[in-house]
Amino acid sequence: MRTSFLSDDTICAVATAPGTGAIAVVRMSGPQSHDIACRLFYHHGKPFPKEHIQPYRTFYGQLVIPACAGQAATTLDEVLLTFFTAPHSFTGEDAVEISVHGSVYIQQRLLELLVAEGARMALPGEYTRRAFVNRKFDLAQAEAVADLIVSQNEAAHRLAMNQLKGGFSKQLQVLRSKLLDITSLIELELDFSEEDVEFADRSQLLQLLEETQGHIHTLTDSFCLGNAIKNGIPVAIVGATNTGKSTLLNALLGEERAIVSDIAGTTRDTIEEVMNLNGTLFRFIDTAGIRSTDETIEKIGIERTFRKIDEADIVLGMIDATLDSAAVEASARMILEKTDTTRQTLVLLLNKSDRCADTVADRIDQLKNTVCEALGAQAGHVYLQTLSAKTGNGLDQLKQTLSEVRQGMALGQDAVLVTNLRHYEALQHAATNLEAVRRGLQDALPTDLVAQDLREALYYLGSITGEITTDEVLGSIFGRFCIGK
Ligand SMILES: Nc1nc2c(ncn2[C@@H]2O[C@H](COP(=O)(O)OP(=O)(O)OP(=O)(O)O)[C@@H](O)[C@H]2O)c(=O)[nH]1
Ligand SMILES: [Mg+2]
Repeated sequence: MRTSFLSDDTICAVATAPGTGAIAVVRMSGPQSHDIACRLFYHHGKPFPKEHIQPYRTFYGQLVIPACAGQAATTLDEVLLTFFTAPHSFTGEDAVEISVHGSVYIQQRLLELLVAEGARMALPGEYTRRAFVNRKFDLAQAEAVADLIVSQNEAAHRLAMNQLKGGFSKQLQVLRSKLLDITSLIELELDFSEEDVEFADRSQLLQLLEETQGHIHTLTDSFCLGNAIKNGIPVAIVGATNTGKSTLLNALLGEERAIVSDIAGTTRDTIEEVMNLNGTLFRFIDTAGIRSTDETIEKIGIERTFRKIDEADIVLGMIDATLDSAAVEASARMILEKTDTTRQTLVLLLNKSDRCADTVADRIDQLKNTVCEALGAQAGHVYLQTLSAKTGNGLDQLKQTLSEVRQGMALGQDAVLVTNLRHYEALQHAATNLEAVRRGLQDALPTDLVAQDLREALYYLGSITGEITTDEVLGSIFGRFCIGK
């Protein structure tokens, strides 16, 4: 359980990125923070008594190293000091932010002074942990702070912001309150178990339960997309050997990342690189070309290719357009066979178009037929494009297609997507428990067994927002934060 409390010690840390910068911000939080700051701060050339503090105002002055062992007091730096008072601060405690010039020496010396005056160095994530304990936000929102700090593209940033604003937490609250309603009805029956009564209408309970299950499934289903947006949407570049897969990877990245050669079977292992395209992260995976081979290492590489195709959201199927029509058709069929177009987007790329300008239009028509034959009504979902990975012709169109596909991935402005493995696992546990509850109600199992499963489902939902949590869980979550956050 989370109990609101004010820690009795005061913590300090550099809040800005490590190293030299124009300025650095050192943060202190805890009951002693105002006293400590006042002992070291001079305003208009005079000591700054605590009575002069005005919260949420910034004071300009000198930070002074106190006189010590016969040495006179000296100025460490000209600083800006901002005071915050509990509970209206990030942590919910009294706090001070000190902006100093960004020298590493000044930062370290200042921390030493703060520690000498009674503060202690903050542990990783301790500010956010204090904010959580003081109910500034729940655990899912605290984790969103970590996601926000590391977000490197627009989509990941938006997801983290939504979670921080509490969109996900609100949905969980709704789920929990529905489950609490069911639980209280069922537990009432337990109180009267001697009398063998049923207060709760079973069919109504089942309906409520199924709604809740549906909601949880929507959230767990969103994990794949949420995770893809956070870590890069997986795009596998696949096809026969020598079709130009590695050339395409290099062209997309704008650097010679993978070895390119005209020897079939150049790429043996998969190569992954993340790239930001119009604000979305894509994880491009160059794979070993598919062909039948007896070579052990290449065989392992090709097995990996199949796994990567399976894991990808988007498959870029590379076909050598200079080959004759039978070979182009065989290549396309092989790629179609390995891709599941019901859940993956396939982009067939007729590559090396620079070498076959006169036949490429025919090949496109031919491919259209092949795709229609193989997929029927699904054929409309497959993109067909010409490309020259070598000259870059068609690359912009491919990037455009990727952006279009990502837009179709149903990420609305306020979309609530599960992006965190811990949340996903807790939701899955809750779903398993609810399925047991549903079966229990259907099969008229004893009420106490049903109630037990319900309580477990509630426990897992509560663990996401931190309604129910342990020190161990908190330690592992906040331990992953940086110091100063
Ligand atoms: N003319 C032309 N040549 C290309 C194009 N793309 C690739 N190539 C050439 O085709 C050969 C094979 O290219 P790679 O990128 O190594 O092909 P790959 O599909 O990665 O091959 P494996 O790793 O062996 O499966 C190289 O000689 C490339 O220069 C293209 O668009 N036009
Ligand atoms: Mg290659």
